Amino acid sequence: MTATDIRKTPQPWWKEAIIYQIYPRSFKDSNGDGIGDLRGIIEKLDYIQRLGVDAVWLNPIFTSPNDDNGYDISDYRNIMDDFGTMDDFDELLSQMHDRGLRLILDLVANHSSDEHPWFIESRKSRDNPYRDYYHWFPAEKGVPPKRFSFFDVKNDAWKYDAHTNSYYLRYFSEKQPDLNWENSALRHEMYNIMRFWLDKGIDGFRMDVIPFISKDTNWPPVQVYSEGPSLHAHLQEMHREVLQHYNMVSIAEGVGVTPEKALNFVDPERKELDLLYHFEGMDIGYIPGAYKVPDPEGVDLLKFKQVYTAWDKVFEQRGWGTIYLGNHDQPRMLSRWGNDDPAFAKASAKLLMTFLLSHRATPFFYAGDELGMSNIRFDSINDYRDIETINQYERIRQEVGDLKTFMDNQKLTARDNGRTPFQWNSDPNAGFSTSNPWLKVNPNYKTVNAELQENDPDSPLSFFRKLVALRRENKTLIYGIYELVDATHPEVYAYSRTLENDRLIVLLNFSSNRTSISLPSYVNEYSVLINNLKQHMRRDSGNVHLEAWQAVIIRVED
Ligand code: ISL
Ligand code: CA
Repeated sequence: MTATDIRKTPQPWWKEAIIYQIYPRSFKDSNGDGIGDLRGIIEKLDYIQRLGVDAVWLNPIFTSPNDDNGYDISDYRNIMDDFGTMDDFDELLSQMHDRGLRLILDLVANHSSDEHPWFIESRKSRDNPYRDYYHWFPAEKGVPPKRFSFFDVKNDAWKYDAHTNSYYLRYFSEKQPDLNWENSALRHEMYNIMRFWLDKGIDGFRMDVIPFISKDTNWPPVQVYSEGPSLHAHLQEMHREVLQHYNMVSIAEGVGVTPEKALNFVDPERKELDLLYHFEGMDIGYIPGAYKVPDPEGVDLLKFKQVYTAWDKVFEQRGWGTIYLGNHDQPRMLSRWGNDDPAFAKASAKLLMTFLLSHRATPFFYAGDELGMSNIRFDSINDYRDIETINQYERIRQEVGDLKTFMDNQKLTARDNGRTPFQWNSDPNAGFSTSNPWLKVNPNYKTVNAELQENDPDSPLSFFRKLVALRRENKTLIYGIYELVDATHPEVYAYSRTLENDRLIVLLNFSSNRTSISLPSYVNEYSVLINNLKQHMRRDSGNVHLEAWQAVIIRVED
């Protein structure tokens, strides 16, 4: 897109938006039961607004027995008891809109809870009208072809149900049966649910594991079974039926989607979805094929640059990208991509923010990362609440595997690292709750919390606000063409962003050492737009010197 295009054609709001992700269970507890809730979010709307973000994505808030913290929904049109009431929701939405904040909800369409009335009916008999809302395999045909489950102790996605002598499919826990999207009645139920929330005025959906919804119900033996045969037909139907009628954003959780396939979801001409977030970045630093085993070599920055550069290319002509470094399924970005040692934590937290807010993609920013929250690193399995960790632990225990290594790896990789309560202040429980939180608070809350950072101009929080303002003031940071500078530098990730004759260069030292890099030959004079450290960036002739984890954005002057 050229600068003239941008001026001529008004762009959709979500290209310029910064999306702030809140895990409601962990954000703020308003009634002292130890669980975050909607009124807690309402209490903190001033805080959210002052961040300068545009939209909030909430993880699922719907009625759920909470086998997987709300990703198992038993009533799609009601609010989970833990989180409050529909009145609370309506108030949250209207207060957000009054403040110019948009609200994105999580649509869990691949599976429901086993306590959903559809499933209760479906399992009753083989000829129940709801039977085909789910995938059943009659046991007299034998054992169904292997399908992989993320949460099952045996990683087996078929669960035997004696009542009708059949297996049902569930890619996640046995309390998350997969819905049958090949059934048009089910699809239209989902469209009605989507309209219900959109008619209330919400601004979009993040779509959980959407590449999984379509299945080949002949159940051929396959290795990869996301992006099933009718996936894109279903998404086009959803667009026709629902999405096109609203001013909203639709975001695919693009699990397993490769750069080659991404435009099949988000090329505007295909009339499917708006945005997709990929997982290639999340695989870096883990041993391929293993379950969350960190590579002892650590993160390979060259690979990191390759992945994010390749994903920028995908959207060079069509579509639009997203960028994130953490969420509720990932460890804290600071612990994973930065250095959470107190000597480097602030600098590296700020560097990662700079990375996120200087790409040609919509940033998804996970609550707490603006403070530099870090992994909690539980020692005991009893501290974990996440079904994924608990069930994988059980699997390894049953296989008499290496539990010690598993527990060590989980300190780096477990999802609960990213789910500990938000650190508001130095009060007990970090000001999150007046009683024991559902998941332990990171003990570093006395030094890492919002209140302390609020009035400190050098805090990560203050830096985040500056960066948000910088992105807003400089369209080049949003739309400018991205070009990698020095693909082979082992420590510095540097790239230019160019919009017409405005050229910025982002310099990020992803290491705990001092280093230097040579600037492209076209750079003579420059001005510094932002620097995460007090130290100036020293320059001698064509080289600039960067301190550990220093992040600087410069504007090339002629
Ligand atoms: O979390 C993961 C790795 O640990 C992923 O494999 C994750 O299971 C996958 O990305 C799907 O995630 C989404 O659907 C799950 C839910 O548990 C996740 O929280 C959600 O983001 C099932 O609904
Ligand atoms: Ca509560």
